[in-house]
Amino acid sequence: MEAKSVCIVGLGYVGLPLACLCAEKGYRVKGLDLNTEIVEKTNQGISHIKDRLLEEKLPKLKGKIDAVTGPKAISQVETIIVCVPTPAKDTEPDLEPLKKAVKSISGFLREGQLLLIESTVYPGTIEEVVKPILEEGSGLKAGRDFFLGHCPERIDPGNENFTIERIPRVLACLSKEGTEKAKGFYNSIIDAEIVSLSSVKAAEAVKVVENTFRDINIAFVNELAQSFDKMAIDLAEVIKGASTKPFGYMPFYPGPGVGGHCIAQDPYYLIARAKTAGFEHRFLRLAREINKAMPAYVAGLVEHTIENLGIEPEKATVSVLGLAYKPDVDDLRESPSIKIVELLEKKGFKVNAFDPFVPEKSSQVSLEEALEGADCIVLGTHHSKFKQKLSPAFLKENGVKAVVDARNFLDKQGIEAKGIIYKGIGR
Ligand code: SAJ
Repeated sequence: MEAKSVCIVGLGYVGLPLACLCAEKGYRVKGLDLNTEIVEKTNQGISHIKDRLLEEKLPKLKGKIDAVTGPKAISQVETIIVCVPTPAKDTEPDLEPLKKAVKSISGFLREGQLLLIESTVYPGTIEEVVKPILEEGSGLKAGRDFFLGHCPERIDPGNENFTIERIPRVLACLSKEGTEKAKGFYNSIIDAEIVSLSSVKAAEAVKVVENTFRDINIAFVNELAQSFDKMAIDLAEVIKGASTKPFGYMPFYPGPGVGGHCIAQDPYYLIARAKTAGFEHRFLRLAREINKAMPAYVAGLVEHTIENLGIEPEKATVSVLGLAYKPDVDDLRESPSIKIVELLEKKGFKVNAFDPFVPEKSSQVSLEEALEGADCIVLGTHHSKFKQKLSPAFLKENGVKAVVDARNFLDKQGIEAKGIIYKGIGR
């Protein structure tokens, strides 16, 4: 095994930044991915992910990440980090990609290697699913012949403040020696705190708990938005007021629903695991239902707004601005805006869609074109560049009659002062 060598299995949103970081820290890096295009681009020093930092780093790291499609690269490295997707199929965890990846590399596992799973899993996955596959494929014993553990990924796509090397990590291996080895590895690449836990299950639970925490709090304000709409209370103002409390409160914001591959899916891993252990997470499940119902709530607000304008649905044009699941990224996974477009089309509206980060999914090529002839616009994603562009004057000039602001992002007072109908989420 080459000294200071690592193989990153899966070069996606999690694996590619990790591979770059290891290369920057002087590791000999192998990158293993099933997708030949990703492998070719990485070897050419091109980021297959639209991300400013990655697009800057990859060219400088050309030749320092040896991307391959064959798993035999595993046998040459000291440390293996698995970063493959662990999606949820509707509401059930889907470990197939992880199982396939682990099975494909098991035959190349060597004594003394450290293997860590970074993919989000439910507590018990490493010991009950991953370990048997690795031991069967390698003939080695986890914890004795090789080190096995979990260090949940905490990438926040697009966040240039908390880049991967600045985010603390938690981890645990099956053996104390493995945990120490893993801690040594992450301390050599991460500039933030590395916390080792007493069990792999605890490390697996950390990630699903921190993301489920977000989902239930978003559901809280999404439900508040619906009740405050009935009570004519401006929730945005109430959240601003509550946020003045310097302790015991943490602001979350109502929106069109929860998108992304983390928050919208991780709770199902916790719910499913607890269920097999005999506990039904009614609260977590309800929070998921509330968030999943938000696109329909927003579509209902549009329908009501168009009615108020006295326009027949089939004669009304609605422009959905912003398709990505969160601001300033091009990621459409689980995006609520996409669901809103589908629901509005089903209601018979002519629907335009525009997102500067997602031209391939936009039906218009510019904001101006998207507003042309629009009776109502829906602000689906609060991209920074929309803030100054979607001014009340600009909306008025473009003949917009109504705004459904699914992010409470636009200037309500200014828009209403122009005689344009404004409806927010809980305001
Ligand atoms: N959202 C709301 N209201 C909120 C916060 C978020 O509606 O108050 C929506 C967002 O618009 C988005 C979805 O929820 O559609 C998820 O948003 P997010 O801010 O949680 O962003 P993600 O999905 O990129 O979550 C990632 C997570 N990182 C990992 O899983 C490694 C999460 O743990 C981070 O806390 C989060 O980024 C972050 O803080 O930005």
